[in-house]
Amino acid sequence: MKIVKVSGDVSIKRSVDSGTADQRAAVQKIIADVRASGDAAVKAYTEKFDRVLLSSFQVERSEVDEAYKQVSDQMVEVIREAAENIWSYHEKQQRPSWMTTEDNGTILGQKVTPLDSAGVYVPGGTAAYPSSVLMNVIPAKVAGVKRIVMVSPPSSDGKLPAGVLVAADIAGVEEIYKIGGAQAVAALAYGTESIQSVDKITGPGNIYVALAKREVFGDVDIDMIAGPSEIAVLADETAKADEVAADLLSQAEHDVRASSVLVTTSPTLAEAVQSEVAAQLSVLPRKEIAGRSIEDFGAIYLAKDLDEAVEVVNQLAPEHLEIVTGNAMGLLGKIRHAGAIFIGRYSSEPVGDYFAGPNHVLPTNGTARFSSPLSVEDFQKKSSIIVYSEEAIREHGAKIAEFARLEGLEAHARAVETRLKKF
Ligand code: HSO
Ligand code: ZN
Repeated sequence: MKIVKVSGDVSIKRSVDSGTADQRAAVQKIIADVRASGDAAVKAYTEKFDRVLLSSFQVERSEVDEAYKQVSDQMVEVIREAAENIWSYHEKQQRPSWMTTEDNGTILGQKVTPLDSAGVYVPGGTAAYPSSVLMNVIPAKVAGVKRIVMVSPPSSDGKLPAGVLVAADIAGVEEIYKIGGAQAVAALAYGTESIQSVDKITGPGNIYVALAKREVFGDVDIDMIAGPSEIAVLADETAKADEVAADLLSQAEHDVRASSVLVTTSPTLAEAVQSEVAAQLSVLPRKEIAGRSIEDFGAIYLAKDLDEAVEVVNQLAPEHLEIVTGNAMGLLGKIRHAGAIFIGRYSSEPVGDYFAGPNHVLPTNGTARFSSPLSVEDFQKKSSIIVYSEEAIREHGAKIAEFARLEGLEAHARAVETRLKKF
């Protein structure tokens, strides 16, 4: 990991995969096929990409029961406890519908309504994270979404990972399909004979899934398109090098394109973290992935003081930020851009990935400048409520008609005046 002295603007090296023209064309074809041929197309693509021919896509209760047998009781309890923490955190995000009244009888308000249905995509392979099942499903449940569907590509034996099924069951998902890739996104967006369409699709996936989500957006809603994981640690001389290095590696092991950055005021810590990262990396099971990530996207920034360090963090707008300094709470107010902020040496990033309660679906790629963690609000929408009384229309009707005529919209003006004439 290189040590770089901060001078002027700092840019984080990030990897954005927006796909090739070929990949986009492939995704468009898959979506068109699913729209035209429904289940038959989904079945054919599942055979082609997942190498399994399924007679039906839906997971049966017996498969969920079987999954429980493969996960230890202790692990099931851990997942339950994490789910409870996530539930109680997200419950606090609930905002009620509201109404205001005015003396002249005007009533204005906002009605909050959950989406009717949501589909959660869970990627295949080693990225099939039970924790992400909880993080996507629980906010939807808390929001009041009645129908929550989960999709995930099956392995070649036609199964889904036991941990994913158990987490889905604990989170309360009752409809699970063994389908993945762009074909699953298309099925969720447009429906097939056996799968009813949903209103919103969330969850991470590979480039084909990301492109498919972009493609169907507008017909259905989607969540953010997540990029590779990122962590920035803001630390001074009080931080422990082994702890900082371990936390940097925790995100580096996600993806060869993940980015892990230390921003520090201490040259001693910078050097100590540099050697700790190398030492810990050499004995990490996923050292291939983490090593490439650190090599290509890792960096240590040396700032002249904490103000400069905070400035660097704000420029990076990282997905995860850890603050490990003498006065960490004192710096919190100065942080403007970060998806999740972890404070103090015991708030190691994985605490948030699995257990504390806040969502781990967070803005990446600097989008923390303008967007927020996945939340209950993402699964609800609002309707405005307008009630005008006779007194109110008497008072304001003429102004409204005048405004309409400014826009040359005579019918608008007359609609209001039809009432005024009767007074
Ligand atoms: N850190 C990831 C989420 C995750 N970590 C899932 C472990 N499992 C989000 O950037
Ligand atoms: Zn993680």
